[in-house]
Amino acid sequence: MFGNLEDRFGDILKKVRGQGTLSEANIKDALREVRLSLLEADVHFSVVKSFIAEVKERALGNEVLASLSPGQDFVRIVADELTKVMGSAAAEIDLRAKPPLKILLMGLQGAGKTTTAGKLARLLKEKHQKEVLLVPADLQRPAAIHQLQTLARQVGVDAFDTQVGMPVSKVCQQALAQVDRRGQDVAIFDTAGRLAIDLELMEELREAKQLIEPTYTLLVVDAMTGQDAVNVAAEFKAQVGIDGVILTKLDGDARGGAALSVRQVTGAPIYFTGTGEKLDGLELFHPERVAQRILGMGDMLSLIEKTQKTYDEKKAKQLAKKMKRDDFTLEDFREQMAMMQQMGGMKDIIKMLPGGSQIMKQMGGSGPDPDKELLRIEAMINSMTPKERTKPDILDGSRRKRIANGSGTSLTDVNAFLKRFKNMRKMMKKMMKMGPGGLMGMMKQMGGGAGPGGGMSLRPPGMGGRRRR
Ligand SMILES: Nc1nc2c(ncn2[C@@H]2O[C@H](COP(=O)(O)OP(=O)(O)OP(=O)(O)O)[C@@H](O)[C@H]2O)c(=O)[nH]1
Ligand SMILES: [Mg+2]
Repeated sequence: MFGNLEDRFGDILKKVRGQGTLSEANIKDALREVRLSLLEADVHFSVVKSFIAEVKERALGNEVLASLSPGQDFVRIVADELTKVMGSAAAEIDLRAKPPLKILLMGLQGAGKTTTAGKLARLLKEKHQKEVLLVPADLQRPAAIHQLQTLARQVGVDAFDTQVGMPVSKVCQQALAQVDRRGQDVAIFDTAGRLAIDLELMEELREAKQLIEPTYTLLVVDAMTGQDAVNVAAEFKAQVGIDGVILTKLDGDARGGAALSVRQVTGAPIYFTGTGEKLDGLELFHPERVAQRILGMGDMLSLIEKTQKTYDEKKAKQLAKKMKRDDFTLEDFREQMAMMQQMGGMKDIIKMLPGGSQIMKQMGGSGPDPDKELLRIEAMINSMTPKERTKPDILDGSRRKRIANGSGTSLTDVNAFLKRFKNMRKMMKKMMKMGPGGLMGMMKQMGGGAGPGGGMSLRPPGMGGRRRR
């Protein structure tokens, strides 16, 4: 998501960042380009207008012009304002409220309501150990009932046994009674969609809402529809009333205009974003992270979270100790690589680093595929004896040749890798001494300067370091 905007902002801000002093003239230039990029990204014009006005006022004030690093400050202001547009803090479902938590999903046809109901059930079950009941309240299409019941089975939660032909009100009443009887924590109601907003749909939803008295009424909108998504949201907000929005299909939306407009236009926060058709594709929406990502500052926080999920604390501590003492071995390195593969592979990780999307572009086509590169390195390490892995210094010419043969690589490959590994070890030691502050600086350097191949293998220790936070 936001691919285009990321590219455009990357270019604009690179220019600004590099300047020692900023003048009104070049701030205005940059702002004009920012404005154009936002419009191109299909951000609602009213949002663009107020955004630019805010940034301009702050950027032309003393805050920037009198500062020592005006370029950086300008970028910070843009990031700040982007975050504000999207709602500042992440909107979260309050799970401490008195159960049962009742979530009513609504939206146009094909927006992704049913899929999202499944994803949400999974998230609440897996991450928060909630007992969930999925309620098919879409009585327009018989297949819709079956679709949700199938999802419930896949996720491993209960589904209400909606019968074809039942009135929606009866489904809701009986489902609520069942939740109470079984003491379940959450009920998620999946409603019918329409091609467009019509009176009948709105009436049906208003009724359902009155009956259910949902804790959260969430509108599911397809981000790919851009400005339309925002208009639909405004309409639902006015006619039925919504507490927030779930933006789906962000995987298919390179522009991101809906995500940037919906909050400001409707006043309704974005609670979650959906990507992909698989059931694990639902995430909390963090405005700050998204803003930083758009500005090429990298989605470091998401990355850290992802890392923490895959990597246990104890191991991270052990590793940090090793890095400090300089006895990080090839065996440790291999373990790190395995972990990265669990996290979805190098490509995913690089994309979240500052400047990551630019790096990926540079590597596109000609450069080595980082994931394949990892496989090759793994093959080399696999061809070493345990002793060689812990003491790489004993690797003389003939051992290296054997490893090249064993791993289907060349002597040059092995030499290059070992050289990088040694450099990396040196750097890790330095990094560990610098502490988190220095680490961020180093990450920035790596993000900006790492070309294909060379810098890549420096990433594993970087990940180990960040985990110490
Ligand atoms: N790429 C992508 N596809 C999605 C996402 N969410 C849903 N889909 C797909 O979009 C299509 C419609 O999804 P549904 O969940 O059936 O949508 P709905 O809103 O329930 O549709 P109706 O019940 O007909 O109103 C399906 O093919 C889903 O797999 C998403 O986040 N990304
Ligand atoms: Mg549906």
